[in-house]
Amino acid sequence: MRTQVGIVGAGPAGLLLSHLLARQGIESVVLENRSQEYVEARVRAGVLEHDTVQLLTDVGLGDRLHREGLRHDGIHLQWPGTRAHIDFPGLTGGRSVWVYGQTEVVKDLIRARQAAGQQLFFDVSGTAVCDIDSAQPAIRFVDADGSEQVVACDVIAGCDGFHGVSRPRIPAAASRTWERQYPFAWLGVLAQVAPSTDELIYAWHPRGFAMHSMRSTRVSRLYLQVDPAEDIGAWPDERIWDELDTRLALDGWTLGRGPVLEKSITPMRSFVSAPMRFGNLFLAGDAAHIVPPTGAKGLNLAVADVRLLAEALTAKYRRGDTNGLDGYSDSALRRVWRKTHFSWWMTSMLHTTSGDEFEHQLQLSQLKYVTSSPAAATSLAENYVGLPLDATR
Ligand code: FAS
Ligand code: PHB
Repeated sequence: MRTQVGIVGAGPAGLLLSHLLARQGIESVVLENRSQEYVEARVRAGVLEHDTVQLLTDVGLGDRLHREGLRHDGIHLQWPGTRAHIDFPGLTGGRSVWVYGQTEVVKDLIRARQAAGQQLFFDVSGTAVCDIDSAQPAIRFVDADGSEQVVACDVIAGCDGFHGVSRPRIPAAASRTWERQYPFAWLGVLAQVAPSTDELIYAWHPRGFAMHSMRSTRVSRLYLQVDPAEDIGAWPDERIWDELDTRLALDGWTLGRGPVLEKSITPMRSFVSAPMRFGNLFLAGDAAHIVPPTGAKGLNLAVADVRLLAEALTAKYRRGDTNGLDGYSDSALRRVWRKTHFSWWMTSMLHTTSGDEFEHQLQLSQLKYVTSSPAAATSLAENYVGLPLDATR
């Protein structure tokens, strides 16, 4: 096979990149080592930034999002005895976020790509990214029928996530990584019960962080800070609900319970790999960076990367202008570090280390400040809804 852009990975980054390129008449092939069912069912992100929603709407992917997604004009920050609201539009000149699960974004993207006749291969294996420092890079893989295939490309986009094969193809001597493993993880629960809140609750508690999110008016998404070594088998539904009750408790408020549809434990790390380009290989999304989910940035960063990459590839193919490609890594990393800092800041403010009373007082002081000072609240709000793309070019 031959194409212009070979894309490894059919998560949000790879799928959206192929969609943006196709709108500019640029061909691509997308390779995914999991099944379509698996990719569509993977429960992950839940919050879309203002500009992510605008982009999806502008490129014809907003219909179901606007029908079924929930616009949220703020979040609640909580500590024992207090639940305070951060007003996004009021602090950011009208910008907000939408609650619309990553599973739904991926389904919408796959439907759109398949309807457009996209070359999209699921269940591949043995993916190998080759000759990235030549003018004829290629991707070798075995297709679902067991046949060996080669895709000759002009460029390759590594959108294959943290455990993918693309990032390791950049020589260690040419790259640098930064990493922070956090001493806690998130136990996530999807429950068939109407949310007990209008907007997300991020709760600080001496026993550990808790969050009440949602996926629709009938499905709630909730999280508990746990030890990274926790075994999900030690958390029967009753224990999860009791702990959520304790950490989210507020006078006059009750947490609705319902059947648990899915529960899992996700470790938390910050990770950045630079550069995000080597030769004709360009990394985008989790393949290049990981943020703790406290700031709801992971999926939105992936979108920002591929938007930049699609613009740069369009300039190359339309006008032979490679400045965007040459500047892609530096431009993307400016936004990556802004969102990496914000995600670390939200995580540090809300997750407790038992017994560290000094840290608890610092965190409570920060929470009281950010919910009482318009300047501090504006800083949180503008980062949460997402800074305009141009602000971090
Ligand atoms: P993805 O990992 O989504 O996609 C990469 C794709 O490449 C996958 O489909 C994978 O199967 C495929 N792939 C990998 N290796 C391959 C190979 N060799 N050949 C072919 N295909 C290959 N973000 C938030 O904002 N909020 C959250 O609450 C949140 N929760 C998360 C929970 C978990 C368990 C995880 C892992 C991530 C979570 N994230 C969250 C972050 C998540 O949403 C990512 O930021 C988002 O999926 C990034 O999208 P991609 O870069 O496309 O990477
Ligand atoms: C989610 O709904 O899954 C979610 C929302 C906000 C976050 C993290 C996860 O910061």
